[in-house]
Amino acid sequence: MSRKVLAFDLGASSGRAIVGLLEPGDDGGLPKLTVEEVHRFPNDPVQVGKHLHWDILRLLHEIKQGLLKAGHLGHEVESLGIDSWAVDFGLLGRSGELLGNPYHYRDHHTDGVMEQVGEQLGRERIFQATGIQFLPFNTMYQLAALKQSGSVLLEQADKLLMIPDLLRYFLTGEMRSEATNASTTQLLNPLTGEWDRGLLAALGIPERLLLPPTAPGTPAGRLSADVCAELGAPPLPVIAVGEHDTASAVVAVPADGPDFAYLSCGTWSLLGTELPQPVLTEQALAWNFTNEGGVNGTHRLLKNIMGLWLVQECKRAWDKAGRSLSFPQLVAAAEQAEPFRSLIDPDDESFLNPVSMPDAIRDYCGRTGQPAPESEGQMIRCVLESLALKYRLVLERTETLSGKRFAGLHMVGGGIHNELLCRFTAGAIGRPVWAGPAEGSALGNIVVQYMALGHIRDMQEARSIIRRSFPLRTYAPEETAVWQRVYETFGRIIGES
Ligand code: ADP
Ligand code: LRH
Repeated sequence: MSRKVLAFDLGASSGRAIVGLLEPGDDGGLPKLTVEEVHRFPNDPVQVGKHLHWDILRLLHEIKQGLLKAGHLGHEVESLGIDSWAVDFGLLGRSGELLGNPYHYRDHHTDGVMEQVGEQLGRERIFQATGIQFLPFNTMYQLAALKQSGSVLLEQADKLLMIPDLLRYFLTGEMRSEATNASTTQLLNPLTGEWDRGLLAALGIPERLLLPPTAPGTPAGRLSADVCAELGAPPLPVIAVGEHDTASAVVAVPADGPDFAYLSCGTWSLLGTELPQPVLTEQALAWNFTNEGGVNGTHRLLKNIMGLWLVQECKRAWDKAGRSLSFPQLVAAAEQAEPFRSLIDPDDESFLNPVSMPDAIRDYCGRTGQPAPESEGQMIRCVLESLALKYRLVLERTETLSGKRFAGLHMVGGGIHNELLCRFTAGAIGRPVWAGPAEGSALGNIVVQYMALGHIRDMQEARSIIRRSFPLRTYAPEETAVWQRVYETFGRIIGES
């Protein structure tokens, strides 16, 4: 008989509900895991006046749809868990009601705040206290922005819940803060696992907002009586999984030892390794690496790379202009385009949330004396080649910071459906890429539930099960001499040579 659990994985571009089915292994060997996607839905943010918000109630609705669909398909699950993108949160009033719609991390209300807080408190101090990379939208700067604008909601708020904590609270009525996602606030100490009171005080953020973080893999209530009545569902246990989607994705990396590099490839590209200790050196700070909390006391040394957001935003601009092309069509057009015509630094700040991504890319090329991409194929090829080259830079820096050497790169996430990107990445890094599984975050969410339920022993066993259950696709490096040459040009263009 298979044991089933239900994972909700909410990415910045879409969400899915996936049932995990764990079957006993042959002859008492390792169990086999399969998955069934029961629901998938877009996660479109909404612009309201000057601000960009998440449609949090729609996400709650979609989660309920997922629960209903799993039931209709006859899946009797033992538990459920939710993971999502990081840093964003809802504020709750004293009686537990949500105050306003959560801001989207790309909203402009944080413009300039990170720089100002960095000057006020010192980047060194912030990094030593938290180990977290400086991204303008970290929870810390969102709260500082609200404070500076005299937000009435912040004044009235009694508690802050990160997005998965908030959705879990809507389902169970229990408030808890989960540790991996809490680490992305840039307010949590990676060594003690506690909130940094000094930072909170310096920013004037009341301590009452923050609940003590709970370790991932902890049971965190059951579906409330109201939700059970509404959905005709039993009072299922809800587990606080690695609720940061990247933490879940890293759990699902099918590595067979401790020295592995991963690239979680979706809206963002998160490239790094897993370590027993954070790396809090000057060099890590200078390269703006992060040490996010992982499952089972691990630390995720990694760096954010702008990722397929660039492709998504080009697509959105062309869709709006009535020239709709699917992701596979865009990749096919890129494949036909001339190689290495122009290169960009995917992490240039002008790409964080431009009015028009194609215009921002053309501007960058103009500024750096390169031909501006004109056709869709030229544009997407420029993005994919540049991403692959940036992956090499970050992979090599991960090796320097961790003192490890990686034989190849594990790629997980929806981006592995882009075979051209996988090929380019193998060429650029000059090492094999092992692609799979595509639903990394959902799988990490699923196996942490099994660990909490006692059906999987530990993370090592979880990774062995995933390795045996989901085929990997290997991309051998091609044209490495060409990529090497272009890497040198790329370094000069982005100012990192
Ligand atoms: P997130 O979880 O951040 O929302 P996903 O992991 O779902 O992101 O990855 C979504 C991205 O994967 C899309 O932006 C797109 O670039 C890429 N992608 C998904 N399917 C395909 C496909 N069939 N061909 C090419 N690219 C794809
Ligand atoms: C990826 C992710 C990433 C964060 C970003 C906000 O979905 O969680 O790890 O930096 O979203």
